[in-house]
This record gives sequence, C-alpha cells and structure tokens, in this order.
Amino acid sequence: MPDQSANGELPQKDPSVDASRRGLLKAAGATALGTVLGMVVPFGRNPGAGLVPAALAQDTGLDLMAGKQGLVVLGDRPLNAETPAHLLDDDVTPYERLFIRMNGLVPQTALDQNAEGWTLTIDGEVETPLELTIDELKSSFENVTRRLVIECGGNGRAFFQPGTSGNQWTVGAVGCPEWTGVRLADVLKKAGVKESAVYTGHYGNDVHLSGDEEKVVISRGVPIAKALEEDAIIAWAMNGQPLSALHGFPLRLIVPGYPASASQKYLNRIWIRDKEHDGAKMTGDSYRIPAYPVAPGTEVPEKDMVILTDMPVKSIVTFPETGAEVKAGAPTEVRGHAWCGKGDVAAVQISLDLGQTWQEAQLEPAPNRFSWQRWRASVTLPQSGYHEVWARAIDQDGIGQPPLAPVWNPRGYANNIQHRIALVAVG
Ligand SMILES: Nc1nc2c(c(=O)[nH]1)N[C@H]1C(S)=C(S)[C@@H](COP(=O)(O)O)O[C@H]1N2
Ligand SMILES: [Mo]
Repeated sequence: MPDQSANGELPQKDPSVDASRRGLLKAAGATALGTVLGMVVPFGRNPGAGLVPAALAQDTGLDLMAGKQGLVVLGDRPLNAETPAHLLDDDVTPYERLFIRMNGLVPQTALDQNAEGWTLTIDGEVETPLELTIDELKSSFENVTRRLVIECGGNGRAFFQPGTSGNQWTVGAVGCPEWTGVRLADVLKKAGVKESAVYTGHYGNDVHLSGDEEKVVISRGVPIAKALEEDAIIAWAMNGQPLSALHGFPLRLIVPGYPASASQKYLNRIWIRDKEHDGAKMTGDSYRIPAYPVAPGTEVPEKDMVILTDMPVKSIVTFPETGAEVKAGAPTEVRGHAWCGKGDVAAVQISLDLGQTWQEAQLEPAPNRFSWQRWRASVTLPQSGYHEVWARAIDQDGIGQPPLAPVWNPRGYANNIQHRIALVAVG
C-alpha cells in the first residue's frame, strides 16, 4: 500500500495522552480502519475522519469538538486536531473545517464567550502605552476583512525521517478563513513605536496545562518590521462571526506568512521589546531550524538554531478525495489551494507520472495578499487502474516544493513536501 509514511511516519506519541486514550486514538488509525473495513486506504495515514470519538477535552462539560466532525484528533490535552485534505476544499475555510492547535487549555472567558472588561494593552518601547477596550479597538481604527492563511509551523511533521517529537500533523494544520479586525500596524502607529523597538511579544489568557496561573502557555513575537507591514491584523471575527472558544475569543492576532504560532489567540497584551522576544516557546528549539542544512537526525547546538520566519511555498489537493474512483479516458477536474509565506504563489503544476513530467495548473489570483489561491487542472487518466496525482507550487523566486521531505530539522518544522493523492480509474 503506497503511503506517504515512507517519508517518515511515527506512531502518535503524546506523553500527555494516557494509555487508554492512546489506545482509542490508535484504534481509529489507518491500520485498524483498513482491517475493519477490509480495504486499502491510499495515503491514509490519518483517515479516521468522523470516526474518532469527540474529545471531551479538559473536563469543561462542553464538547469542544462539537461542529468539528471530520477532523482527526491528534491529542486531547492539549487539544489538537487536523483536517483531512478533501475537507479543505472551500475557498474560505468554515469553522467546521479549521484545524485546532492548543498549547494549553481554553480559558474560561472564551468558554463562556464573556469579553466583559476585556482590554488589549500595548506597552514597552512605545511613546504612549495603550489600553484599549474591544469597542475602542473597533471604533478607533479602520476595520478590515481579509482571507488569511494560518498554518502551523509543524504542519507536515509526520513526513520527516527520522521522526521528530510533537504533533504528527500530516497536511491539515492549515486553513484560510476570512478574518475581520484592525491592522496591527495602525494600532502600533497610534502607540508610537520608538526607535528602540526590535520585536513584539504576544500574550493571551489561556491556561497552562499544569493549571499554574503564573505560567505562560505560549508567547511568541515577530520582528517589528513584520508587525508594521499592513497584512497582520488584530481580529475579533472569523467568517463574520465572533471568534469561537477554540480560535481565540475575543481577540487574536493573525500574522500571515509566519508560522501560526505568531498568531496569538485570546490576545490581551502586545509588549514591544527592545530585543528579540524571549517569551514561552520563543527560545530553545521551539519554532527554530538549523542555520545551515544538517544531516537527518543531527543534534544541532542551540547557538546554531535560528527562528523560523516565512513559511515555505505549499499546495494541497482538495478534490477528489484520495482513493476516489474516476472514469478512465474522460476528463476529471483536480483542484486545490496554494500559498506561500512570502506572498503570492507564481505557479502550480501537477504530475500524473510520479514526477517525471509536469503540467501547468490554472492558478487564480489571490483575493488579497496571503490568502491561499485556488488552482485547477483537468486530467484524463489514460487507462483503468491505479494512478497518482502529485502537486507542486512554485514561489515568486522560482523555488518549488520538493518531492521528498525538505531539509530535516530537529523539531520537524516547515515541511512542504509535495502532496500526493491516489485515483482509481475505472472502465
Ligand atoms: N494563546 C494561544 N495562542 C496560540 C496558540 C496557543 O496555544 N495559545 N497556539 C498557536 C499555534 S502553535 C497555532 S498553529 C495557532 C492555531 O490556531 P487555531 O487553533 O485557531 O487553528 O494558534 C497559535 N496561537
Ligand atoms: Mo502551531
């Protein structure tokens, strides 16, 4: 059975998941499913769509996975779930189809959808520190609505060999909802960024897994120049609705192009720093890659690790679903999305012969910078039997996606290996 696992599959091994839960998740994995249904699931590393019991994470009494059927739960404390590629077909990713990445526990304010008294503080290297209510934020700055991709830095980690620790995301830790908010740059300009400003530091009110309220779950930041570009927004709505409990109610950052860890949920403070931010998960190996290419499995000295910034160019095939039957000798539409951390994608190509030759796909322009772009191609499978469709996107600098995992790194970030699906042509 062909499977992208050849490029580095690991069993799920989240130490915070207890043995019985692990057994449960595993039972919904590829092997068990294949055995139960007596079928082959091409490329089906995480095909448990809809079969994983809804996660009753963190004993809230709420089913946090309600409405998220079809997502594959990778762990329930913290809650992490990815979206199978064929469920990412929408141009604008609906709530139901957006992956979930929690580093800690959903805060009570978000569970209650209670933003009473919520303020956003901008302090540090600014002329005038601000403390804005949500109403002030909404009324003091131009409101903008943008389709912006968020992609976890670890998306594709499952395809590194040797495997690296962390959630074994395959292709579905990405989405492109429509966000409404204000430009981060406008807010920073109002505060007056000082010459001494170097980096941002983002804070939210989610709760550390230990329950210790003093501990910060995650606090990432970006270079001040990135924060002052016009694309990053402080959002209060997704797809026209107030942010949900899982996706950052009542405010979150969206810093497109960077790993989504920079897109702080439950945002209540932006601290402007006079040096590179050193918050939780900014230091050590977190979201860092070696400064030079290393052999797979290498232990890299901390001083040689640099912060991951622009995400690499990438594409997915969202239709048909892998394993689908199509008619031999007749044209079939194949389609998906492409995106790039540097901005627009230059081209998408597909191959029907395992990467020997490539045909150009039709690529639609982005509705706005850092949206993903729709691509389509018409393919005709010449004879009945098993076929593969491979897709690769190419960025503005002519750099494309590799057919095998890109340069290995100790924490398994930024894997933009080409996405492949299987098609079975009949009659
Ligand atoms: N407060 C807070 N913000 C956070 C995180 C988190 O755990 N807490 N996770 C980050 C990471 S690693 C990712 S990939 C995205 C996931 O966003 P989503 O869950 O809305 O899809 O949120 C980012 N923002
Ligand atoms: Mo992430």
